[in-house]
Amino acid sequence: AAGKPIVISTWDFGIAANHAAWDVLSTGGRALDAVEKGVQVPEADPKNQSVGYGGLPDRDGKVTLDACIMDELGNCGSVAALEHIMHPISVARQVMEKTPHVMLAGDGALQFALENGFKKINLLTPESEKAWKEWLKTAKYEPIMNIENKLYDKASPTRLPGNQYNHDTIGMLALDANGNLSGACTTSGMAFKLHGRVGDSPIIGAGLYVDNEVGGATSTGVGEEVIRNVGSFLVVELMRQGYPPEEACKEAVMRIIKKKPAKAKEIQVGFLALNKKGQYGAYAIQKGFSFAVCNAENKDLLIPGKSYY
Ligand code: SD4
Repeated sequence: AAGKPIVISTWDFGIAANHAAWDVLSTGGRALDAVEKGVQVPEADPKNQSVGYGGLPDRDGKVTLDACIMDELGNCGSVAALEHIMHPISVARQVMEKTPHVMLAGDGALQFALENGFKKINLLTPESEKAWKEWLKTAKYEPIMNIENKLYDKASPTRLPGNQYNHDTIGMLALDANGNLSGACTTSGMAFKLHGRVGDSPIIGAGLYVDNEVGGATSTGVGEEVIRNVGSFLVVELMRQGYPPEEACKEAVMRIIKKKPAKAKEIQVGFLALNKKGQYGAYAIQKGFSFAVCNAENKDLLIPGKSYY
């Protein structure tokens, strides 16, 4: 499939997020506005325990959020380890548009958000607090590396939209009617991580990269392995060399597997890519990855990601 406008995003919950992005794209709006609006949907959803409000906390019980955004001009903005704010993606956008910087972290990011009119809220829902207290009973100070795959193993091989296995980082890529690309990525990161741990999701080139000449890519899964391989930048550079999106994602996955084969068996990483022609593809280490596609022909397409294992 190809063509524009189009929006794609990670996991089953991408369907609802795509709809919000589509409202912007279908009325001639800019891809940047579409991806911001789109990922705000899971950010605000308390049932989604891996993005924004309702996200699972770190081992100290604090919900710390990572997000970044990138536009067709190569502008980018990012926040890392941001607490108490419902929409980190919008703070990231303001870092991009209102400051000379790309990335703000921790208390400084919160201070910037509050100075720019964002409201301070409690992100920890009773459900996520309960999950944390449950985890504290064993308190293995090890992040849960591959939570979606562990759950998948217990599930039937057919995943349906709206089932309980929908949880992970949202990465979204859009191509607007003018042929411009943008992307956004937002997450509460790894559940029960060390306080202060930052994943790939707010790091330009790792969790997200957009080059308007070529395409965009985003990632989900164990951020440490994505950072190590500068994953999303790699996918975009492979597309520049002529790889179709799925092949580019596969090659980036193979790089991770080659570098740490034993570890790769235990973890999940998935990449998602969209090129300038509106062609898309994905590839993951483990089965269970999915991505959502929305364009003029189909608003609710959910595609199972191909995988190595
Ligand atoms: C991270 N990539 O913080 C994100 C979260 C994620 O499965 O996708 N977890 O490493």
